[in-house]
Amino acid sequence: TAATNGAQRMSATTALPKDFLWGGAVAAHQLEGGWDAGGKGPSVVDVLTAGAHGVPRRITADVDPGEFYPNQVAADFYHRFREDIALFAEMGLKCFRTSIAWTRIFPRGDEAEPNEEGLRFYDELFDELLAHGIEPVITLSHFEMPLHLAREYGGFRSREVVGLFERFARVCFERYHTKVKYWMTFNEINNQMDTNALFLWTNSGVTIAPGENPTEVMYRAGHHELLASARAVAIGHEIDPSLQIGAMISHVPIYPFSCDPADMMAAVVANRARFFFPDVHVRGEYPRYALKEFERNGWDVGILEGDAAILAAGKVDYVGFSYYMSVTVKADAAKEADAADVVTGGLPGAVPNPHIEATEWGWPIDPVGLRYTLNVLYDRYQVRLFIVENGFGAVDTIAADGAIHDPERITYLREHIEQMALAVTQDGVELLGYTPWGIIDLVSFTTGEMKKRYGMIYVDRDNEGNGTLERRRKDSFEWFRRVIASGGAHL
Ligand code: BGP
Repeated sequence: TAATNGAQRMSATTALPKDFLWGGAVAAHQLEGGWDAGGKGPSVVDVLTAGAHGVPRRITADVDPGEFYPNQVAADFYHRFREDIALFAEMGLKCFRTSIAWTRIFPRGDEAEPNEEGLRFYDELFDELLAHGIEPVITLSHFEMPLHLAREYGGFRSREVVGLFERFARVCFERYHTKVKYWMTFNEINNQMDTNALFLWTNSGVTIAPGENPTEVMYRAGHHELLASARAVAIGHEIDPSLQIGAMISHVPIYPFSCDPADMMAAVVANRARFFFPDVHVRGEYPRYALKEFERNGWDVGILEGDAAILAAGKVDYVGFSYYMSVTVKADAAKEADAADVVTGGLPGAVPNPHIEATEWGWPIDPVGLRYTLNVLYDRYQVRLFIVENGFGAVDTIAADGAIHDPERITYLREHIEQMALAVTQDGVELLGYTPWGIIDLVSFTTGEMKKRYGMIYVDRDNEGNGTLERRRKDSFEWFRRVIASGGAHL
């Protein structure tokens, strides 16, 4: 009955740890705007045009004044963060996840000295959060490599960029370690495993030349990124041993379509694409299935003497991950080329799951998949986990009464929080917190749209850049406020 379900929910969620970090997540480039303010340089995302569903975002050579780039203004958080933080505080957030735009600190990426004005912006932002009792949770790079490094160095193809990232990380840890305890190195580092052009560009600043094998290039850039991450972890710990520095991965669990052993095996193999990066981050060494793959294909991924020691010395403290959906694979569908798109992660053999419905953007909705993911990641890594993204992207409209009713978002989040609580209370998973994605409306990463909204706070801006940027509370705002205030009891 509904009453029993309510009671079960209550006992599951009230047993969450007292210091559980309820929060909200964003990325600098999707929210801040002010893309050239305060001495900021252009980053790889600043040259992404607005796409739409089914219309991919284009990567332009430079910022072209004739093009519309949605990230340039985004939700204008750069100028409005005090107003927004007041709203976050009203909602009761305990933490706020965002990134430090690399190009505010190093506008080109290879300067000897950081940009003081950029550093001051994040001082002000973190101070404002802390004054409201909100703990900043920071990603060092959320697809925000300086454009100059991508253009002139080939991004993480170049080993020099490892050192440049180290310099950036060191400056951030030194400057903010008293204000920020929880850090992550690279956002969704494992996205690029499918070698989609957008993900290669935004993860690593890499474009593929004709005749190159994209997977080999991805692994080489990925190796440099893993080294950069390991060095950042070691530097951070050296500066302040109390810092908690995590990985950040996109976790889309891959289910076998059936109990046919061929489907089971197809799922095991496909899941390696999800696990490769976190395997190295957590264990500090390459998994044997990857070494076998390099050997089999005759790939040189640029591993030099001494790299093993660097990786081993930079193991992460926890694993942060995004969870939006699951994917299902079928062994005999593996050859169907049209199965490959952003949603399935370009996965060969991906097929629709008959037990699961999808959002308007075709993202499968699977709350149990979150409990499943928490268990799989915890079993595999035995480190604390942090759900740093989860949410429902949808079109929201302002009703005649001026309110924004978003019951589907509330349902999505409620069902996911229930499953999260079961993983903690029934399965014993150690979980630091939960920060739903896009707590305030922002630019969609994959499509570049504003109309694909995740927020509990509405921002008046459309896909073409029109609107007043005024903020309004959606129904989910009050709902989430009660969830947090009750420690998860009132869902
Ligand atoms: C993740 C990214 C975010 C984000 C989210 C939702 O991949 O870390 O930056 O935007 O997905 O995706 P989208 O905005 O395309 O709906």
